[in-house]
Amino acid sequence: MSLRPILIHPDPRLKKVCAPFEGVDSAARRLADDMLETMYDAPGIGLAAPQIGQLQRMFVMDCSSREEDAEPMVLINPVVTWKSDELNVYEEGCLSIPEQYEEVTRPAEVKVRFLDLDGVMVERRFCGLSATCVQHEIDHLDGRLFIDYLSRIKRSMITKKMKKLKAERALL
Ligand code: GNR
Ligand code: NI
Repeated sequence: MSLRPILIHPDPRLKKVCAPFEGVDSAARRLADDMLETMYDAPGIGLAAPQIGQLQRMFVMDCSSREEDAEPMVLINPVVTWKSDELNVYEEGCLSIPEQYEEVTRPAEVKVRFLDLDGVMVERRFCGLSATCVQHEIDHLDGRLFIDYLSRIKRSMITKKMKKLKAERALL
């Protein structure tokens, strides 16, 4: 297992539509391991492959609130098959946009079909924070960030801050 650096917005790799997996092999399992380690280290409740520069349709998440109840999940080629009419507002953050939090409105519940690490097709219903997280992560796989739901003015202010942060980090 290894920790991978997380890309910071703006980065062209965070705007790409990622490619589906043809199958779940040992390389996919290694990538999932690295992503889980990187997510827990950050720490975050989710991490999508493009955030570590891997332009493939996989994300990991763990929305458990206590360490004892850890629930690492790996979702490969995820597809939303149903969305609730009911909406939910969450203050979202993103490991690729550090320390910026804004409210985003999304469907309160979704059903998602995906391959698990054994290559088995699974369909699961998500609600609460996990529904928000799943939609945030699938957006990453389509080159979308939560700031794309904000006004142009807010988005450009955040992008400016991130450019500054990256310039500062490059000097270290
Ligand atoms: O760690 C994360 N927290 C979070 C909080 C509210 C809504 C979405 C998220 S996902 C984020 C990790 C991340 O950037 N995943 O792509
Ligand atoms: Ni994110």
